[in-house]
Amino acid sequence: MDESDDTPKVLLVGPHRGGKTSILKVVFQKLSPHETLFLETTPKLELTSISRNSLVKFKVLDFPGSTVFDDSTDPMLFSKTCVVAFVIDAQEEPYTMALARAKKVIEHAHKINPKISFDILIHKVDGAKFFSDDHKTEIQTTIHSKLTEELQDKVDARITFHCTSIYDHTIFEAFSKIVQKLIPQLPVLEQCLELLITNSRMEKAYLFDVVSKVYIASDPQPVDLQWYELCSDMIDVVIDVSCIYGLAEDGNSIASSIERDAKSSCVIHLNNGTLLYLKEVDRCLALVCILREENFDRQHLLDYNIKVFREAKLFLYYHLTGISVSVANLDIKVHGGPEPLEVGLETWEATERVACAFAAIRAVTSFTRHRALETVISEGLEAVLRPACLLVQSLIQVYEEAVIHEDDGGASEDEEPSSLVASCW
Ligand SMILES: Nc1nc2c(ncn2[C@@H]2O[C@H](COP(=O)(O)OP(=O)(O)OP(=O)(O)O)[C@@H](O)[C@H]2O)c(=O)[nH]1
Ligand SMILES: [Mg+2]
Repeated sequence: MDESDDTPKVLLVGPHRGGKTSILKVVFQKLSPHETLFLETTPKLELTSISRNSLVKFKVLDFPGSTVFDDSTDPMLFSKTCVVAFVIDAQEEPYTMALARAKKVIEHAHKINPKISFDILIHKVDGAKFFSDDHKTEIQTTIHSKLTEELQDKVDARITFHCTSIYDHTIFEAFSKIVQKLIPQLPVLEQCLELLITNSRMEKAYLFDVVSKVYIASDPQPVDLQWYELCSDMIDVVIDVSCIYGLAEDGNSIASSIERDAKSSCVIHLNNGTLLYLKEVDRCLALVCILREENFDRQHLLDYNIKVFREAKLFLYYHLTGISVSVANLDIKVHGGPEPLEVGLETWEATERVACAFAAIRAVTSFTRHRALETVISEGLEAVLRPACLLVQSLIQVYEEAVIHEDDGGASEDEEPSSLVASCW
């Protein structure tokens, strides 16, 4: 394990033929469920990196079914892990072996890192045997009580249970919950979505990773699986239609560039008086909202609110515990915090940093809830700060030319210009 790698991780563990690799390939690599029949057993640990944008970035580790976790296991593995997903084959009753292994993994991992979350995927709940929901609930209750019994209340770990199958949406729903545990900004994202739905008279809003169709956040109202299925199917429709009819400016189909595109939108009217509204808000990230038709009368207002949400989301690329916005190599503390927030932003242009700082200002003021006040404050602050930012940028250039290059021919290039610039604020 790389000690310096802080990317959140999901460990897929469990007995042979439980369905670990199938889950990974169906959810993240677009393998059709039927093709998993031809998957071979996993001979060694396989690592898959998922990196769509600044919010959705993690790794999934698929372990062979034979892996034993004990004191000889590299402790680094669990110290850096966020979620352990243990896959149990629901069709392999009475689960004695699987549960004994689950107990071992939970005890061992929890001892090393008590912050780890455990998700038990009661998998393969499909086919005639699992047709009724009652049977699924029954099995979940059985496994829950047996595992609790095995652990004998000795381990105070966070354990969540899901009934899943690769043949329907359940595995995507379960993985959505898992991925959400890897996003530190989730509570604020949920608050933003709640603000969005109340101010825009929406019924529900999901933020989807369009490639895998897992939702990385939704407003705090309970999730209805049927609505989730509809929204996730809508993403397929948009991608398919884009593939066939969409053409990007460079002549390539829009679908082929969907990972870079953040402008797609689509409305689907349902025959029950509601509609689905999809709008891409970032690379690979789409907001899918459910609305009553009568509340879609002022689409421009809705679009404006989504734009504000989009700016708030940009702002969330920074940790909210210690917001430090970097403008042209200059750290401006918006409010004090423990750590600088530069991770992953090394490639940003100065203009992107400035734009992000303004997005942050707009996002913060959008929490005032008072529309008129929000516009006045954010525009006012922006008007005051823009000349200051430009001044800072020009000072950096002047400093480099006058001090570094002319003074000593570049010998002091190591000096940080930010110390000079910081005093200007
Ligand atoms: N009915 C059903 N079969 C599934 C499901 N998921 C996976 N399978 C089947 O289960 C079998 C084993 O799947 P794998 O993904 O190879 O299992 P694994 O846990 O990775 O196995 P190892 O690599 O040996 O540890 C395959 O034939 C899959 O088609 C499911 O949701 N329902
Ligand atoms: Mg496998």
